[in-house]
Amino acid sequence: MQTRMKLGDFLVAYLEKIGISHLFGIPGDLVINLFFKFGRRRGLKIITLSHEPGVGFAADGYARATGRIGAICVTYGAGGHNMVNPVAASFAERVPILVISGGPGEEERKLGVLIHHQAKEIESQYRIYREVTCAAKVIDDPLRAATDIDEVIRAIWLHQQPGYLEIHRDMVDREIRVPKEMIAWDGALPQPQSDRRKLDEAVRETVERFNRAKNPIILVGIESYRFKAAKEIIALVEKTGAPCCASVLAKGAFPMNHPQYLGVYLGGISPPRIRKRVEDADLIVALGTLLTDIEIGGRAPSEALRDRSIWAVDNRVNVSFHTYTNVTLKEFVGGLLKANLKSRREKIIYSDNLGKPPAHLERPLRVADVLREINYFLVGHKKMLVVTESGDSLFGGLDIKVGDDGLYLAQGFYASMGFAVPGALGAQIGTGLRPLILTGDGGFQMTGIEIVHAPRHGCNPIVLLVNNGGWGIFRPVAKQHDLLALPSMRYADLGVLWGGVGIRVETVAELRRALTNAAQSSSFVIIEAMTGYRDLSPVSVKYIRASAKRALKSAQS
Ligand SMILES: Cc1ncc(C[n+]2csc(CCOP(=O)(O)OP(=O)(O)O)c2C)c(N)n1
Ligand SMILES: [Mg+2]
Repeated sequence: MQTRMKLGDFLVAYLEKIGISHLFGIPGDLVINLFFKFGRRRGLKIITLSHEPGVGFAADGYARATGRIGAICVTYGAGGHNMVNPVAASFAERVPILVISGGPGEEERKLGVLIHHQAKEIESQYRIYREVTCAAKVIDDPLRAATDIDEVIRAIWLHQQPGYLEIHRDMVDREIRVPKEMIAWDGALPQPQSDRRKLDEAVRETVERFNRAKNPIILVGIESYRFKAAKEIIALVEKTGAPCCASVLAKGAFPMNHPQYLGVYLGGISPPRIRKRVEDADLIVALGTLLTDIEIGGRAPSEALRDRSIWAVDNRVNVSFHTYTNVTLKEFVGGLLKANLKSRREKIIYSDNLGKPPAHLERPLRVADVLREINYFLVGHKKMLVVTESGDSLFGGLDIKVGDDGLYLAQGFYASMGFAVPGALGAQIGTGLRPLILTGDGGFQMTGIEIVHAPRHGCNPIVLLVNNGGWGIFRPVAKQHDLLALPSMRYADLGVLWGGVGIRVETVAELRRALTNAAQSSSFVIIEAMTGYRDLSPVSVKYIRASAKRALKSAQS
């Protein structure tokens, strides 16, 4: 970095300084100069895919899996607007993403005509992004450019949410001033800080409540992973001896083989043992859990829950009805670790929703078999990155058990279809772990074709595609089934046509063999698993029954 630099060169230097090595994107004329600056020799590694939603999900998957910022570069309008849904998902699920968009230059803006890719006003895209980011700026002042960029990127890191920079094409080569402190800076982005007095008191009150409780339980949420407090939380769970559940969105944030891990808590439709243990608890310590309908099982949080819970999220701690603001999760857990906490012993048994395995394997495949076979496969293949798609696979995925050397990713709350395949590519690019993707046919039809890019980027995911001929998860509640049907595609054949391996399976034994073969193949693989028209995962069945019951109740009241 130097005191005077071209804006585009400064941005590249800044991203390199904070350790960004990859940039996901698709160019267009309004961003082309900037895009090629990023890709210069010894610059960032550019990852292109076919469609912006795929690019956005890939950057998000990269960020989720690595804990680093996922950087994106798109063109203005057609590109930027195409990217809104993945970025909204990153916002909702606290994923740090930087979106850089091009834009029309000043001369063009003065022409007095509409400019290609423009929707309503030139500022429209910026206004849209303000809604789905924690910080957004159009960089139009050479004197402020360096600090504006710095502010957006620091906000991304502090909030673990997306940020937006719009750089119009005439700005890219404009000379800007770089403050001296920025040149001397080592590139480390700041972490959120607690107010010491509030932190100490929140810890003191929590310890008191915890030591008084007879049967406390710890609920781990997604912020534990995003704010890099997972290690401290494991240590805390071990120190207290208390049982621990993950929320839906946080599945994978706590090691699934840990002896104190009960499984995923999903409110009233949790496995009976988990449900009972949470209901019996006289204290719930929720660490980084967002309060969402999915996270707590489709019900509004009752006063009773608040009464017996300590909830640390969003830089605050609620001890029942007291709120301590400016207390970060990491420092709160750190404080508890240093405190005098009572330790207890309890027999803890992991629960899922899968029944006993089938007696013989030569029988038609059911979704529950797919899940059991994935678990069987993962016992022998520990370094896998499991990614599940929205739809039945998202609920089914809650019963998958990944070993400590693997990873588990899903959009457990925002739940956009189309995440799994590109998200897995980004995650493999960032971690090197081979993905095992569980998806439905509907989800795959949205972005699955991005798998053709896998070889170019050194990726080789195994896609397990549950083919039920449509949007199956809605069949139990829909009267018009024709509206849920999808044209059939021969997915296994597509795998071969696209340059990978394709295997179609109809029985449990065939799936077991297909997974073994897929593990031996070095290219990407599509396993097309044929399941029954009405068959769904055990969790989806419970979820749909529960929501039908709720709908009936509200219709009667
Ligand atoms: C982008 C997006 N559009 C629509 C939905 C609503 N939706 C949720 S699940 C689903 C159907 C999933 O079908 P498929 O992928 O085949 O999975 P299945 O349930 O059949 O196993 C739809 C349309 C969504 N979650 N995301
Ligand atoms: Mg389907």
